Amino acid sequence: MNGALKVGAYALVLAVVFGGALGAGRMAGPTGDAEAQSSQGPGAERGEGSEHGVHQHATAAKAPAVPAGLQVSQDGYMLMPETDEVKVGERTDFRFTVIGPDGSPVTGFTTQHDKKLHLIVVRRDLTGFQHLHPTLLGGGVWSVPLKLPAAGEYRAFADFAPEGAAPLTLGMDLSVAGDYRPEPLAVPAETATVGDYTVTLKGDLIPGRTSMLTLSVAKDGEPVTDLEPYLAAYGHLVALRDGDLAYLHVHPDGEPGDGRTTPGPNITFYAEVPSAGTYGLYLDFKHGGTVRTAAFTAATSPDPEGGGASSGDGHGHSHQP
Ligand SMILES: [Cu+2]
Repeated sequence: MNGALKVGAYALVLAVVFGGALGAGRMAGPTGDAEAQSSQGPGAERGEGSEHGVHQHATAAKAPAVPAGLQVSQDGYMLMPETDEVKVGERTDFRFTVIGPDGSPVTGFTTQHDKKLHLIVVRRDLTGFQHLHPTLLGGGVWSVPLKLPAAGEYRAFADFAPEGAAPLTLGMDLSVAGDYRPEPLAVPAETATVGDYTVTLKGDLIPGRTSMLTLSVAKDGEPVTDLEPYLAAYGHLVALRDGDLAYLHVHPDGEPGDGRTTPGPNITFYAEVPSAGTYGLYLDFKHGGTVRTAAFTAATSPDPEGGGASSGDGHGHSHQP
């Protein structure tokens, strides 16, 4: 088995490091000069000009952008871990900062989906998904208890909006030493089971378009009609591309209390996938006071109108009906 050989090689990794981010951050130093000089974004403006920042972010968002989450540094912002090591199976106080264009930690964040920062952690084989909400300590340090039950290569995504700037998702690698046994990607399926709950996924992922996805939640075979609000919605969906873990833009259709959105069994989302391929979809929903995650594998469908991936603008919010 080739897989077994590869696993053996990974198991030889002894050091636990967080990609190159830590080293790069240290080299940049507290002044962040390197970051400011290399930045073509608001960093070049030397702080203050948050309005310039907004403008430039908005402009960048209209370009056929690189999907989110693939970079540790973008638009002058950088993710910097403060924790050196996460040991397999041990609860760790995981800390990190977001370094801003002026080289100092960002302390002001705009609330999105009820939280100032969302931290998604997933192993590179698309297993072990966690959606966490770290606490902002003084000095722009984020802290969260993190337990990774299995060894392997993980990706951590910080999804946030600095005050006065556009939302951003930065990603960093997290390596957990040990015997890494990557799991084969699950076969695409319409249903996912989590505890007593079955979630059914309807809708086609069309590359380059806004795709409507409907997820229906049932418990013990009965549709759930009393979902509880979670993150200002009846569900939260994260989509990751298999192959590089690009973090895709997904947003819910409607919100609790808007007079038209029901608390289940259906939850509707709009997802934008940039390319053909296979994606991991993770639905967080809350029922009976507990948040659960249903994980899906979904493959893209051909565009029924024959258009290519270039037909989408990547970040348009004009929904296809
Ligand atoms: Cu969140």
